[in-house]
Amino acid sequence: MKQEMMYVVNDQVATLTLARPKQLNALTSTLLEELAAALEEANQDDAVRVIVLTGEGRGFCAGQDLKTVSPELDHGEYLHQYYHPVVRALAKSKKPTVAAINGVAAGAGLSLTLACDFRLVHAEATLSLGFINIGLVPDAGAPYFLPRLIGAAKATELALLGDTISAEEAVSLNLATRRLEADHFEAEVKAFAQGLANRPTKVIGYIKQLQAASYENNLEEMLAQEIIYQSRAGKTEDHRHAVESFIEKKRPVFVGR
Ligand code: T3D
Repeated sequence: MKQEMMYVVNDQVATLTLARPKQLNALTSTLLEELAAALEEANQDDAVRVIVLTGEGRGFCAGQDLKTVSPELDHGEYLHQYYHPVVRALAKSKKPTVAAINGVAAGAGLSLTLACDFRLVHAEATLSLGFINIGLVPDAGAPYFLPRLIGAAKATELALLGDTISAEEAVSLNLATRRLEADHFEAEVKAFAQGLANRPTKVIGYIKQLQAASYENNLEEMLAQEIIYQSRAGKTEDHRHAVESFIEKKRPVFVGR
């Protein structure tokens, strides 16, 4: 247990739980520093094959703690110092990352989920960028990720109107991976994470790097990149084992190497 979050590794899944439930897990500089350190730990630990980010209590995260920021604060410097290390650690992780959105996600709370690979949303959770409602621009990676995830038109609508959307709407926008019924939320998050942990982890890292590269490269450059990554994937223990298993009509057990 750190001061404002919990870090637990179980069955190869690292679960990072924001733990300021009375404030709907609103983000402080302490919490953001702890989160960056925990992500670094999970990213470095070979025993971790999946990273889950969730919140304690009825909220996922209500964004920046508005009660602890001083009026003199330079928001740009604060972003650079506290938010961006967390966004980078999530977005550049070579392991699959899952935001288990157990309740309301607002402002930078929603932004952090956009840097994850998957968003599993509690049926009763609501999502809102909300920045416009307090006279700020979307941040913590949202201007980068949101148009890529849901297209420019909807991203502009959510950013400029600051509307709150339901879990159902989030799925229909392709913002959420799945809407999970309240009664099964924790069990389904666990099963989803476990399913990911049993996949070829090293190759997942390659897929993530390859797909991220598509934003910066043209077709010829991407064809060159896929040669590099497929060559690496072809040399993994998991690939060799999967082919042998196929020939022997057995189910492969992936070790992540
Ligand atoms: O450098 C920078 O600072 C830039 C970074 C900015 C990033 C951002 O995230 S900007 C966006 C900040 N977040 C918001 O504007 C959301 C503010 N919160 C809300 O609008 C509502 O609380 C929610 C819609 C999220 C949930 O509403 P509801 O009715 O379910 O709960 P509530 O009663 O409003 O909140 C429960 C408690 O949490 C309450 O405390 P109290 O009165 O019981 O002592 C409330 O004040 C507290 N809380 C909720 N959000 C925040 C918060 N405390 C501090 N900061 C918050 N963001």
